[in-house]
Amino acid sequence: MKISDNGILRCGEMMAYYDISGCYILRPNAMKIWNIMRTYFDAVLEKAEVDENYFPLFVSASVLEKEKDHVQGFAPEVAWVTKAGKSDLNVPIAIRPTSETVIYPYFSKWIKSHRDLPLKLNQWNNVVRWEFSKPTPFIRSREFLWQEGHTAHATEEDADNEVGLVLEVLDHYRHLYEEYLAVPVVKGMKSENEKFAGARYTTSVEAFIPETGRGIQGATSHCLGTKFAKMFDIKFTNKEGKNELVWQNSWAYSTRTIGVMIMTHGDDKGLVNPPKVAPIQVIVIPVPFKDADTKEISKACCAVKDALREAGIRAKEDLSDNYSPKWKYSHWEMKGVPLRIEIGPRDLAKNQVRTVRRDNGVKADVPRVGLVEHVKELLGKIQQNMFDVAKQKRDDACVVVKTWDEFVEALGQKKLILAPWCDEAEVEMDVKRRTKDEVGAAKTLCSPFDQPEIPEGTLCFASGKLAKKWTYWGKSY
Ligand code: 87F
Repeated sequence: MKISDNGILRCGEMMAYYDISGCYILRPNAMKIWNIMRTYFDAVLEKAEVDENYFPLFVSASVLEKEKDHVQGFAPEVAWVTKAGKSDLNVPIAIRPTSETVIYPYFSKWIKSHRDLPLKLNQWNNVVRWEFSKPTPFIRSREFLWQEGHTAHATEEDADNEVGLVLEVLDHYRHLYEEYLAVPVVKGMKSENEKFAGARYTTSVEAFIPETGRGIQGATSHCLGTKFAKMFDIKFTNKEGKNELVWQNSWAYSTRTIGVMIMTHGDDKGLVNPPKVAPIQVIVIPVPFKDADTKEISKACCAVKDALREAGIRAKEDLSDNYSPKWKYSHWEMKGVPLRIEIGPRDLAKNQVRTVRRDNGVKADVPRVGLVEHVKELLGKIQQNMFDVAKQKRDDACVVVKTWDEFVEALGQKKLILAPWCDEAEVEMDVKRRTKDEVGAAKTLCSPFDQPEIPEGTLCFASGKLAKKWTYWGKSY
């Protein structure tokens, strides 16, 4: 589904428009999904001994500018507060677009000795980036929610291995996408052009939306080196009593995850929520006939719902009598509820229910005895099937190209492209330029960690030089 199919989004009651361009209301259905993902990630952080904290929303101009190099490219997107009531502020105050400048001055204060390391902090917050390209709900909004993790380590090795968490966190991002949102992603390395300017290297998980033929960065994890330590003077005395710079990392995922999920699974009937994050996993609907015992049917619906809830399944019943069962079916389909249970007089008589899957429409009659276990299993199957279908679609949209002509043709066909590349920044810029007018600018998404073999003498599809690695290319969000 395209996320610009806004009608569907609205009917799914995930978000609502707001009277400021690029700002959206996240309604309870979106917040429930967000909180389920947050619960997973909080447990990860707890285990990794990352501490939760909260820094202010505002950054003073002087601190923001201290970090000129890194902020320069982003400066047009920084929003400023210039007034309080009617009076101008003496110095304008910026709203955080990300929190390096907010947090790192305090790293400098708090880190004195090797005993203060590693320092591993995370915060859940909102950030503001005054984007000028077309805003899109969840995907590109001027304010969004995310978690940002910032760590500092004594040595390059610490920052680069498990303690540093760069790749560990990246794998948890993969886990969130694949196991929770049922969205297949590729883990890999960003190119020189696409990495965070403040980083030594940037890793990411990348998703692909076949309908639009565009790649989308799902989350990032950076190895920062000592760049920020130099900028913010973050030093510690090592065991030998010598002063050294710390080695830092940072990582983040945002509410964009929800947008990627919606686009991946949504269909003509509306949202399709994967069971693991679905705010409502099962909707129970009575199907009374004219002279049937409506009360008994309603009672059965409530009993089924209670049994499911008792077992930890997010179930709800829809007993409203001013809508027909058919109306209710499409209403809850639109909202993306993964499983519907219908109970009519025939089911009542046979002590069974009718299950209807949102992902593939498959219907089945299921005995009331053992229903809870059956539903648990079914939700697991729906989750798996949603991932399998999405992965098949993604894989079908992917082509390997070896030459420029094949590359341009594949781009025109909205493909996700895997190509041998010389890994030169100049060449990537050139590809951008050469594709811009013809089929829309293409760029690298990432070089997958899982590299296919590259036969001796393989040439770069774009420059004809020797290829160094396989890299995913495409148009992107
Ligand atoms: C917009 C305005 C100002 C992105 C910005 O990825 C600054 C920035 O630094 C900016 N847009 N970025 C890069 C954010 C990098 C980094 N921050 C911490 C992360 C992970 C979490």
